[in-house]
Amino acid sequence: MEVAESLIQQLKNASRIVFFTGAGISAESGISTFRGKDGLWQKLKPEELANFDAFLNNPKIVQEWYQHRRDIIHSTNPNPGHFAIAEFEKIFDEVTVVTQNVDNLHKRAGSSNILELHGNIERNYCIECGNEFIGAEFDYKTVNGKCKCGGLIRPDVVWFGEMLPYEIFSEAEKKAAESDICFVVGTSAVVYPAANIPLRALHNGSVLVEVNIESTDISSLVHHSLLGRSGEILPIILEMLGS
Ligand code: BV8
Ligand code: ZN
Repeated sequence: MEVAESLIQQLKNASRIVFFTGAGISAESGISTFRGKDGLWQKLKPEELANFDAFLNNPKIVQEWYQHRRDIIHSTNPNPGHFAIAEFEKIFDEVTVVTQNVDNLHKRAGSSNILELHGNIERNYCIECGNEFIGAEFDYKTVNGKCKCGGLIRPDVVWFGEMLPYEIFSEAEKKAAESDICFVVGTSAVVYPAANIPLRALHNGSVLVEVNIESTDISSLVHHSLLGRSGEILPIILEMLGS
């Protein structure tokens, strides 16, 4: 995979960078993507799992699915792609990570400006009294999925049909609009309104750089399409910037 000299020049002249990331950046940490060949939803349908009604109808199945994902996240680590993004903060005036992921890996890799559009699986709360259950070690099974008040405990993630956190989404739009360069990393760019973020950057004159192992809905719009694994490509870009 070739990184164009023109991109390196654009990066050298840039000061504000946005990384818009999806499940693909965590694939090399061993966390399944949603729509890839081994996508989580290939086996389990989203309508049965990632929406509030399904949760009310099948709390146990949904809680077990999220517990399964938390257990995987708990036993894995950020990969070179996450670490490279954290390193960018040492080179550029402003780096903002706008992620659709709920796996907390950007934070664990050391990124400091993270906007979680779809929440975080390590935060859970009671749907009746709002009591919070925070931390990777939280396990639904130990409390039988219920709060002391008897309410069901859900993950603090945005399900289909639910609104994204307003302040976080507006801040992400602002950062995208102000960015010089917007990387679109490991996302199929099919989930809205999150997928509007790179489009906002594009319409405000940012250089769009896609990093993905295949082409996506947004590939025809980007200025640089880097085909390959984010865990390989992002460290190469970092190296080329350093040299
Ligand atoms: C809302 C949190 C409205 C939970 C998630 C019809 C048309 C358009 C839109 C809609 C529609 N019908 C419904 C909608 C709206 C819906 C939507 O967009 N649906 C889509 C599927 C059509 N959106 C919503 O419902 C949103 N809310 O609209 O509210 C509203 C309005 C008013 C009042 C009330 C409500 C909420 C959407 C949020 C859903 N929650 N996740 C959880 O994680 O369990 S979405 C889920 O998909 C994840 O967040 C995930 O991040 C996100 C996007 O998926 P990707 O991250 O892109 O992952 P994917 O597997 O798809 O792709 C991985 C990519 O990585 C691939 O391209 C692959 O090639 C690449 N890759 C793999 N390995 C690597 C790699 N790249 C680089 N390196 C590698 N190694
Ligand atoms: Zn409660």
